[in-house]
Amino acid sequence: MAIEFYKEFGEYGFLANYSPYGFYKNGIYYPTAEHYYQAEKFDDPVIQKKIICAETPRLASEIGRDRSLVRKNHFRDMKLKVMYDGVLEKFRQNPEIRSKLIETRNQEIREMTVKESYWGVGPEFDGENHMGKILMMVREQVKKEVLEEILNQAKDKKVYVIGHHHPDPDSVFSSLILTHILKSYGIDAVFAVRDDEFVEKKLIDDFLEEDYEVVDDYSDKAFILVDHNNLDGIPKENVLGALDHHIITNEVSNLIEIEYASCGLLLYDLFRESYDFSEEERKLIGLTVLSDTEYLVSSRFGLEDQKLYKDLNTSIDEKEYQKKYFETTDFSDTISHNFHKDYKEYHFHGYDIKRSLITSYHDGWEKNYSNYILEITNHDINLLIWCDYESRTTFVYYQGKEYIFPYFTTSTNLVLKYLEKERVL
Ligand SMILES: [Mn+2]
Repeated sequence: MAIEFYKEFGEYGFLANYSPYGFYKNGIYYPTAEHYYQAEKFDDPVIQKKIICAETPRLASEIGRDRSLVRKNHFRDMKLKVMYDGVLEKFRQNPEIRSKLIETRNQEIREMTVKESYWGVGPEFDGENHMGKILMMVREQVKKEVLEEILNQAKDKKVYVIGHHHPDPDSVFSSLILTHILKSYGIDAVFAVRDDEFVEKKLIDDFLEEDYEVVDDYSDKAFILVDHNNLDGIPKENVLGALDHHIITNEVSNLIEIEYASCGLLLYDLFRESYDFSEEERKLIGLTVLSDTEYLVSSRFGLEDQKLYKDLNTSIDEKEYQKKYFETTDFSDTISHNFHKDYKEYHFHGYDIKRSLITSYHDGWEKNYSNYILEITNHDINLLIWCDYESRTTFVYYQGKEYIFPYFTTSTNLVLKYLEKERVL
């Protein structure tokens, strides 16, 4: 899906030249990228000053487009470069929108201006869209610069690459892989974890062949964060940067946070042009994807992720690994235990929802399912969501009635919305 913006309004208004993000260039402060672009059309310092001091970008543009004023020779040949330079400085010097631009991942950017077929998409939506193209180039450039900044700061230091507490496969393997990548740049990187109370321990134990360091004293060390991280006790000034697939770490500088299926997959996309991933590393990255997407079924596993996952070209047999490693409800535990293991209360349009989530593979699920349904009245539960991974079916049991959900999901919010649509709630 493309990112579309129209003028300086809406979610992506920050992409527009009129948006109020100023920057310095050659010692001069420009209130917007528009001011910069229009001023650059002229050699005459008086006109330039008039434009730079214009109260709004619209006024700057009006002066700049005044055909009675003499423009630079050959400005036409320079204008793309001028625009690129201004937009680049705007994003370089405003970290909050730099992060937002980076968050748009690799999506196409389109300026939806029907009056402009050169900078925008034009009346037939097939214009040259140079503004969108420049923004995409700037996005690549600032991403590169953030990475370079992290690498620069890491030079001559011992750097601990670390994920979240109770690390899962994505956290552990991302830390390991980024450690390898940093080492290839000559950086003294340490594969580290905050603790080794691993989640999905069996998967980690079976594939982890390297030693890690457990770090719980965060003073006097330099860190690079990966996966679901927040500072969580690490002094901000000790963090050189963060590469994460969730947009949460806003507190630190040198941030690359983009929604990807897993942090491992983000690392792969960021470095695949510059780092030669071994077969083993590709496999570990594949495992981070499996683990973070409930073995490729969750909606988080988007189209772009699917392409990248394919590109990894691993020898993983997803079905086999799912059976072996994916932890669904353990039916050797008591029904009562399982009902309360994944239990949550929701308040939805005045209804008190007490929901339990059970996950299974198809083998024998019917028998388990009917046993659990019989037991439900003995427990304080009114909504049971039962996800069967083999048949990818979601059964919803609410107040004595069963509904088969139209697609596979573990999301209670989606189920509640569905029940509302069906006029059950
Ligand atoms: Mn993750």
